[in-house]
Amino acid sequence: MGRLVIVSNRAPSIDGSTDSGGLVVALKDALGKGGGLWIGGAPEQQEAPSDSIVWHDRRDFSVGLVEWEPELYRDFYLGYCNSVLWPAFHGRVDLIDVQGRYAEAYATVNKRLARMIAQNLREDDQIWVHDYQLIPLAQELKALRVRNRIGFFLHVPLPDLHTFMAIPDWQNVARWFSAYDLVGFQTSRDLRHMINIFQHGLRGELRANGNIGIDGREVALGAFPISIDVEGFREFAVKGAAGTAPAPLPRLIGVDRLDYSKGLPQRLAGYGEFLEKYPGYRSNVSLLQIAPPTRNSVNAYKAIRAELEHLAGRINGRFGTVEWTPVQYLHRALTREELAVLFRYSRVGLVTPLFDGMNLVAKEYVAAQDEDDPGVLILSQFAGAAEEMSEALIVNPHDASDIAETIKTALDMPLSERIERHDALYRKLKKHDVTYWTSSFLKRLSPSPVSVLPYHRAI
Ligand code: ADQ
Repeated sequence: MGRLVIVSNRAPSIDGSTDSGGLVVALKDALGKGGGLWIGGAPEQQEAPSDSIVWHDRRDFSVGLVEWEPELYRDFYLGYCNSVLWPAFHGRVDLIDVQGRYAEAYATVNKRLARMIAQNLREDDQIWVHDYQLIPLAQELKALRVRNRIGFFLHVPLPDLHTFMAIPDWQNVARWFSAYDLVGFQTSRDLRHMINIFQHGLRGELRANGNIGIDGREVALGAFPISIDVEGFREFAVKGAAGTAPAPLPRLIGVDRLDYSKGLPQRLAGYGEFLEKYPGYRSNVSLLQIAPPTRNSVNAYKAIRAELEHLAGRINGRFGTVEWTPVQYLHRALTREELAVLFRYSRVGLVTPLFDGMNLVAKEYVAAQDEDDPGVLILSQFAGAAEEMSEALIVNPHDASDIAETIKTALDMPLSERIERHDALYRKLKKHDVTYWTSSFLKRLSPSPVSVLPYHRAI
C-alpha cells in the first residue's frame, strides 16, 4: 500500500506539540503506515517563501511546510477563502466581497501548491485534500498528469444550488469539485446539494451506485460525519474535574470561534428572553461564552465582535446585580484540558450556529459529561451534528423564544431523562469517533486502481 499524503491549509506542528486536536490524532495511524506526508502552510513565517516544500521528519510522519508571500496569502486566505467562499458556503451571500485579485490569488496558490506536491509524489500515494481553501487542487494536479487517487473532504457546509450560484463563476467552482475521485461531506444535506449542483451546473448524471458521471468520468460522493477523539477528550474531562471545583451556579456554556455563522447574537438574545420571561432563574444561573477571535481584519468579523460585546453588556446591565453577572464573556482560546472541565461542569451546552458543517463543540460537550449526572445539549437544527445527535434538544437558532423555552426545559429536565438522552448520544459518539471517520473515508478512497497510464513525475 502506498503512502497517505494529507494536504491542508495549515500543517500540524513539526514536533507534535499541538497534536491533541482531533484531526492529527486521527490521521497519525494512517500516516504512520509507510511514511506518510502532511503538507500545509507554515504556522508562521519562518523563511523567505520559495516554490519548494521544506520537509521536517517527525517520528510518525513527515511534515512539509509551504510559505507564501504575505500579500498573496492575504488575498488568498482573507480574500477569496474567507470573503467569498466562507460567506457563500454559510448562506451569507450578502457578505460576499468580490475582488478580482482574490480569485487570482486563490488560483495562484492552488496552482503553485500542486506543482510543489507533484514533485514529491510516488505512483501509489493516495492524496487526501482538506477543505474549501484547496478545492482546485485535484484539477491542478491532474493538469500536471498526476494519476494518483485524490480525495477531498469539505469541512464546512455546501449550500443549496441557488446560494452556490451567487459565487462568481460558480460553474468553475463546481468543476473543481468534479476533478476528485472522491468528494466527502459532513452530512447527507450537503451531499444532496452537491448532486443538485453537479446535475444543474455540469450536466452531471447520477448513477445507480451513487456516483456522478461528468464529462466521461465518474466522481464518487459520500457523507462522512467528522467526529472527535472521544476517549481522549473524556479523559481530559475526568482527570481535570478531579482537581477542580464545580461551578457555583448551574452554568450554560457556549464555546465558538467568533464567527457570524455561529449564531452568537441570536444565542444571547435567547438567553436574554429567558431571563426576562423567567425571573426566578435570575441570580440562579449563569452563561459562560468563550469566543476567541479569528480573521480579525475582515470587516464582518470586527462587526460581530462589537455586536456581541454590546449584547453581553446590555444583558449584564439589565439583569446583573452586585453579586451576580448573568453573562461571562471570554475573548480568548483555552487549552483542550480546560475546555473539557468547563464542559463537564456546565449543566447546559449551547450550540446554536446558523449554519455549520458539523460543529465539534457539540460532540466535545457530550464526551465530557459525567454519565451519572450529565448536562443537556441544546443544538441548532442547522448544525451538521443535528443529523446524528437527535437526542439533543434541537432548536431553531433564529428564534429567540425557542431558545428561551429550550433553556428552561434543559434546566428543569429530570435526572432520569438527562441520563437517557446522554447515554444515547454518547453511545453513538463512541462508535462513530474520529478514527471511524478517517477509516471510512480512506476505505472509500482505496483500493487505488492500477494506473492505466504510465506515471510521469511533474517538473
Ligand atoms: P470550526 O468552524 O472551527 O470548524 P467547530 O467544529 O466547532 O468549528 O470546531 C472548533 C474547535 O475549536 C473545537 O474543537 C473547539 O473546542 C475549539 N475551540 C473553539 N473555541 C475555543 C476556545 N476558546 N479555546 C480553545 N478551543 C476552542 C470547521 C467547520 C465545522 C466542522 C469543523 C471540523 O466550520 O463545521 O465541524 O471544521 O470539520
